[in-house]
Amino acid sequence: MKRQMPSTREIEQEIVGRVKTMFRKDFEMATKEEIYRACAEVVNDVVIDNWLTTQKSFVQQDPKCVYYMSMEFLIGRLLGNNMINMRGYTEVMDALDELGVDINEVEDQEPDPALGNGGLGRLAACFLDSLATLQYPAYGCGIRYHYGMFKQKIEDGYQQEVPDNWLQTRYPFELQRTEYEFEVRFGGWVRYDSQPDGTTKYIHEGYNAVIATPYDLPVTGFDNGMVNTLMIWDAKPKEVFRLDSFEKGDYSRAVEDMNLARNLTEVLYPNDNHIQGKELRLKQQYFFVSASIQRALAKYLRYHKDIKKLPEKVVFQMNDTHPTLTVAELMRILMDVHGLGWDEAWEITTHCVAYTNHTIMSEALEKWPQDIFKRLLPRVFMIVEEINRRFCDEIRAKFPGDEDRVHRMAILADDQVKMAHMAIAASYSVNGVAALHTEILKNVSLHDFYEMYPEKFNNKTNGITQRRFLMHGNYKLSDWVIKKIGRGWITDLSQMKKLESFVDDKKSLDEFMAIKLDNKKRLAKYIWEHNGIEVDPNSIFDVQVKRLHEYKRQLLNILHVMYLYNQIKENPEMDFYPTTFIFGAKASAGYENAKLIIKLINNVAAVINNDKSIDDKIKVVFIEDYRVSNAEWIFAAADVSEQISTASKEASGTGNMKFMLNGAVTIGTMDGANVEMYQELGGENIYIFGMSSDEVIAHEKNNDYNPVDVMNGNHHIQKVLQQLVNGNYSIDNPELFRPLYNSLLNTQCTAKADTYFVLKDFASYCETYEKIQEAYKDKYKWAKMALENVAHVGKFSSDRTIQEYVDDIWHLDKLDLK
Ligand code: 26Q
Repeated sequence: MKRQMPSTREIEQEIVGRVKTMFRKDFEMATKEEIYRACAEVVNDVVIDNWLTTQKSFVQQDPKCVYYMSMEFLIGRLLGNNMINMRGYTEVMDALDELGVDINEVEDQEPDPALGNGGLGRLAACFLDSLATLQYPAYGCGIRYHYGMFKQKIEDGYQQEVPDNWLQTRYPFELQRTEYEFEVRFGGWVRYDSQPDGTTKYIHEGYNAVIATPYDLPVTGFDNGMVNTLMIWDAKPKEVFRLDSFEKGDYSRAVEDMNLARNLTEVLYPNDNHIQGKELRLKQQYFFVSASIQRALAKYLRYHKDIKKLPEKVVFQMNDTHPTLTVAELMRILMDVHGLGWDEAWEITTHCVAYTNHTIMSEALEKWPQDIFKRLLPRVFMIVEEINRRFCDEIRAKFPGDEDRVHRMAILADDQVKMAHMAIAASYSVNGVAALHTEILKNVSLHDFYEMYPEKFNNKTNGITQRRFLMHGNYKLSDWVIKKIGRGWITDLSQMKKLESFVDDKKSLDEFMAIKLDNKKRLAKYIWEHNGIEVDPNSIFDVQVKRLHEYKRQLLNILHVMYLYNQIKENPEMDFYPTTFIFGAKASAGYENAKLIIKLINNVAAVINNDKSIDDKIKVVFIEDYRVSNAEWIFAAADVSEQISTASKEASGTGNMKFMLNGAVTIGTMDGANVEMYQELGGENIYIFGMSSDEVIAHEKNNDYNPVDVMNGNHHIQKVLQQLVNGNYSIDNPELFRPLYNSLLNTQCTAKADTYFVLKDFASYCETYEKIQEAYKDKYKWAKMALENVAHVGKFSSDRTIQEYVDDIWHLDKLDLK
């Protein structure tokens, strides 16, 4: 039976009681951190009962489970999320209120687990939330990085990376499970042992080993008593090695094992859509893949004898190519541990694995040097060689005589292991993350594979969880929606359509915009406290928050701000609605241009914010350390959402959906899921500009785009570009932004210029932006547009996405929790 949160009164007593037993303190003496820990235990108590009940139902019902394999789970803080899902948020808030404590301050004590970079990791977290809410049996499998995504400090306008030591103090939501430890082996060699029956045994020797220990985190469903598990793996040395012991047989091996274990799960690679071919990264991949498969198989074999029926109970979904070793490792275990032959093992594997692609950016396609791969994983490499050999034969059989094609598609070629090729060869499903993205995969980037296996390809448009990104992040709007249309939307977002009946009702629109204003005040206060910049909540809040990447074109946004500033300076009487341009973005630590764009935004902010002559018509704010916890408040406060990637480059985007859910109006390109937002909204409620993906792809193919021509034809662009290198925004060092100028024009060398068509789309962006300015002046017109966005957001719930994965790929049954 589902256990529910106690009443406000009981919660109050429990919190006081826990503070006493945990910290030996009267409540009045407790710190905010201690109160947070007490609250976490009060909530945990309920969560754990439901977790136990869920696990019992697993055993009784023996359902098929999905294992969501991901190097990243950007789960964000759990206290608030769990209180929402256990339906106890208001009760805890009231209890704390009675005790004279603000719940926000308590929630703020929790470290924000940042075990991911951005979109891909946050998607994994939304999926887990939806799986539990829809009552589907699921495990998340990932890594317990000791240091997650770095914390960002801005100093003198530059990004500084500070390590994120989120495990410094005990994390109250994780549970170490030493009873599910497994060994993972690296390096060494393979010995062949001929068996009397004519077969060969492959024996892995001379390896280094670590022990993988899982930490389980509860994943709560909304109001249903379901609690799934996110297992994140940590590494420890196989034997605790004692330096003072002379009896140790192999001293140097013991040292190696210990160092291996120490480094393995230390830190998340802070790259987004760009790979870094570091050996440690490959080790991390194999480590969590091997451990997760071992745990999944152990669980299966506890209740089933026939390993051949594994696909009836288990599916591994690979979140991008990062866990592609799942394919070869599953083959290895089936053959070397369970004694199956190749064909039997391949039959099972290819019915158990599915792959999601998240990018078409060529620099993000994962490839590993064969020598590194072979040295690190000698037995796995042998298996990859055999997968490759058979796969190439299959290509030849289907396309006789086309050796070019074989070379293009091979898993092993050019001295590399091509992870996407292996993932596609073995998976029974290959999906993109938005309709446009999937079409581009089929017709352009993975066209060869599509021709070979058209039946494998399918689309699963991304989604987001409304529980975190509306109920938790924007409780005022959430309560208002409940008042208007009831609670159905919480687990069925399509019901937001019912808001249609209020889009022409002025009173409702007034209420709706009053909530937006409140949320803008909340963010303004945050900005004042964190940035020392005063912003006017009555100005338009125009927001671009996401990882910093040239394809996402933060540069286009800030160049446009520079242009608007020029316009206002030249024409002070000009009709311009005061606007606050808000940015938030982390740049990968080694990505020079990205870091320089952050510096540019901050320098432009410094100049414009201090120019008294423009009457505060423009403010520019760079929010430091953009992350899940402050994101919730930022989405809630946005009027305009900037989704301006070069068409064809953003696989889906999910921030776009979070803004829409919170009643912001999008200015964007026909890229990723923006295309589907446009379809849901109709042209009147979204501002589209710029080239289409077909146009971009054609320019790339024909190599016929010259940014210098564009500049010469547009004096606004000329002026803005001049200001980039004349010291206007960097008096001490006019050359500071030269690399950005060069990246756009590149008059010196032969490298390609303006790869992301910033200048090409500039005029169209400016024109479209003027329409936004016009529209905002008409209060009710704007309010209606914003509310239409909320009303049409239904499709973009991760509940819908997960249901599609279940129907088309995973074929799971709901767990019965009665
Ligand atoms: C790979 C190898 C070595 C080091 C790092 C990486 C690496 C890490 C993270 C490569 C890529 C990523 C992240 C990619 C990502 O976040 N992609 C985004 O996925 C979202 C969810 O599908 C989409 O909405 C975004 O459009 C897409 O950019």
